[in-house]
Amino acid sequence: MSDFFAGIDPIRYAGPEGGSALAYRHYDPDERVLGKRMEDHLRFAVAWWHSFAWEGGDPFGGQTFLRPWHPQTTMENAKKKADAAFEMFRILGQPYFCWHDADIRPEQGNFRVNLSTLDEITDYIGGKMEETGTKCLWGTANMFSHRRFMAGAATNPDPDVFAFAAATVKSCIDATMKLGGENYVLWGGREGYETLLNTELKQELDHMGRFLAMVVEYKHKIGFKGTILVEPKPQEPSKHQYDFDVATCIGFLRKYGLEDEVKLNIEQGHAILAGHSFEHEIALAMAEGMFGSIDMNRNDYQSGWDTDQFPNNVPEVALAYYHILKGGGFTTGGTNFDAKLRRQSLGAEDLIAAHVGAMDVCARGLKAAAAMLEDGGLQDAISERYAGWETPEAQAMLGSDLGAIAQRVLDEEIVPEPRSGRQEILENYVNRFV
Ligand code: XLS
Ligand code: NI
Ligand code: NI
Repeated sequence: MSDFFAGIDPIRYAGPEGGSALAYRHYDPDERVLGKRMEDHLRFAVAWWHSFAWEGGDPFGGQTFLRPWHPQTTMENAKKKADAAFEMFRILGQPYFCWHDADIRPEQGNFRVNLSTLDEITDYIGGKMEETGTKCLWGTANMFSHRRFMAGAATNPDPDVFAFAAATVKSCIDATMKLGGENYVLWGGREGYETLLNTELKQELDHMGRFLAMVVEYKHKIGFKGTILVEPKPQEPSKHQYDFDVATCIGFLRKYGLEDEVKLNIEQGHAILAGHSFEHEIALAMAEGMFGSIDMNRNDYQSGWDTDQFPNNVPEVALAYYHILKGGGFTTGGTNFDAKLRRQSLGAEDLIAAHVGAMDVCARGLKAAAAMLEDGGLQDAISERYAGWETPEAQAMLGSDLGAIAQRVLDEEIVPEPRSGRQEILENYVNRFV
């Protein structure tokens, strides 16, 4: 038990007009949306790193959050931190959490020590999961904070770092399986470069491909049933990150023969950094059969870095869930709040309010998305726009050749007639739902 959140009662659904600031106004876990409970659609997860491990630093200043579990270098404090985490899970009632090894265990030394501290803390966390029913959406290895990883993990020029990274990932897949995790994530923050002047690009990519293949081989060897997910991001902390965006990751996975084994964890802020919209990245992954899970947050559109704010833009979130629902929804994936407080938001209440607000925004987005899908207006407009392709002549053309097509254009005197794309009409349509 932790008293960090003392005085904050479990959050309940109070309806859109709900009186108290700390109540769900839109997230009702049991409400049915398209025949399925909202909780089962959204599959919310709290991120251990932002909510409990991050100390409020930025490039110009250090720690602002003084938590009872700081400093995070002892096992005693790691357990205090876990107590506070599970207390927050009880208050929020979200079904899942996500973690890195470095978030949950103290950083104390070599691999042998990391292994034993990870084992001890996952025993402790596993016990709490059993008591409370909160589950693990995914686990991952932090291979970007410690200085040993400054030049990358799998793409490090030093084979000893590759070895350390492989050992670390093995231990984290083991720990994820031990905690019943439904996915395992790899985000390669430093799998990239600072300058091409010192980088053997092709060799690094080959090492990264082989490393990921080893992850897949190991998963099958131990019978881990979760999904392996890769998380695209174009840069930060590296100047250039190899997992740049969804399209780059798909090309990479196909090159190394991993496209049937690995799916994608798509983050809002990373999509924006890559010059895309969140829904673009989701729709592309869906179209290619590579969609896995989402890291839900919000990026500042001016800043140029990953601000990891809690989502609060319903129209944006609605379009993201529209593409998720249209593609069949989550299977092993879910909505992980890869989001952190602003560093002046010091209180326990801030942390709860941030999640409550974010869950409500997602619930509103989901409901709007479901309503659009049920109404079918967007799909009808698309079907009508592509209707010409349903004719036998149009289909036959795809099996034909340029010469034959040219002859048909001459014979039939084909003159294409431009038609409106109706973008504003469709934008107005979406606006009726959000
Ligand atoms: C950082 C990433 C990170 C991953 C997990 O930008 O979003 O938090 O989700 O390593
Ligand atoms: Ni993320
Ligand atoms: Ni991120």
